[in-house]
Amino acid sequence: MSATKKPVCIIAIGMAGSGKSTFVQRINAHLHARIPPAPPYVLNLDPAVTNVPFEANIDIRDTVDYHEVMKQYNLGPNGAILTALNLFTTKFDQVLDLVEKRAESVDYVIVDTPGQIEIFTWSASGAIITDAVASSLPTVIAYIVDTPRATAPATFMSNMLYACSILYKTKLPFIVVFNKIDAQPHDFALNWMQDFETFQEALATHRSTTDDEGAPTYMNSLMNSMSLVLDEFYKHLKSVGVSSVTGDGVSEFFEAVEASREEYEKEYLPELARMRAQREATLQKQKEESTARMLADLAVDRTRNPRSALQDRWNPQEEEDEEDDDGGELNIIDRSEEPWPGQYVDLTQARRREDSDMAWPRPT
Ligand SMILES: Nc1nc2c(ncn2[C@@H]2O[C@H](COP(=O)(O)OP(=O)(O)OP(=O)(O)O)[C@@H](O)[C@H]2O)c(=O)[nH]1
Ligand SMILES: [Mg+2]
Repeated sequence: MSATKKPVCIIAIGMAGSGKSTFVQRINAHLHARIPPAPPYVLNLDPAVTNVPFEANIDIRDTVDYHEVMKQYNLGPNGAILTALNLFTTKFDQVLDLVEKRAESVDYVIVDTPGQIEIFTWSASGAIITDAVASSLPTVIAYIVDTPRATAPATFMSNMLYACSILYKTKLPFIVVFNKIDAQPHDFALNWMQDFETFQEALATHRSTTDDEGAPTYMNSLMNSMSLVLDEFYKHLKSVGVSSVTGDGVSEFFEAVEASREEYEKEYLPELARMRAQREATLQKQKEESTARMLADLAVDRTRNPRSALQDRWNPQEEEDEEDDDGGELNIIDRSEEPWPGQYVDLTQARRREDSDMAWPRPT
């Protein structure tokens, strides 16, 4: 790899059981088998998985114990996965440092995400991780679809709506990976994406969207309208068919990744810079407005109350006296070391004053 070329980060996202982990292992094996071998840097972000089919360079399970989180915070499985991910995210700067150290020597960074898609895509932690990675490396979302399941038009549509929401949320280059093509070829899906009329025909005949008499259901009409909207969205997607079991289509996937790298550089990076500049400008404007408001209030106050305005001057002497007064250092308190646990202590009175005859409560 050239010295200036940064590695591309591939984030595998998809519904539970769509084959994310198997796919990560497949592309990992593909890179190892390249001549010369190009081993990627692999991150596992699924705290609840028992066996991963690949050797991860960084594994969330080394940092947080999912079962312990469940017990300690009294949580169910999804709450515990989310909490584990939140805890891990607090350390994500260290992860980024480690990845950046390897940036010179790897071509790809691959991220496997938790089974339940919402936990990663709709949590603050998922967004923080995605944004952090995407602002330092070219990043692409590999959206894994379980092709055999997507033959039902309703499942296909809900998968695509989900993909759509992730695309608009992250704004990152997006590759739809129709996985498991060894079990079900994905040409039907490509047809549906290219021509919404074929999708509408499938809807009209499929059992799940027609009632017992073959008449269209509410679901059918809803999806009919949706297919018109999604037509625009499909134009922004690259899609490839892959079998994570046989390795079919993996080369095409990597071609799509290279195209996405260019898209990231041409579209995402300038957009990121624009958003940052806009955020800075908004913050600056807010600061200026609140300073102006405060000064205006102060001026009104002084005109109304000229006598107190005269007294309202900084007195260096007074300031020093005050500083003398608060020499104590009250920081974080370790409650477990409280001499009498449960005893309320008023922190404003924590320093015993010489002139005070207050008696501290004692345990009986
Ligand atoms: N036939 C076939 N089966 C596959 C393929 N990829 C994955 N599978 C199977 O699909 C099942 C789920 O695969 P995983 O890789 O665990 O899927 P996942 O998305 O990581 O699952 P969670 O993390 O639990 O949500 C397993 O039984 C895999 O063997 C494929 O390309 N073809
Ligand atoms: Mg998995």
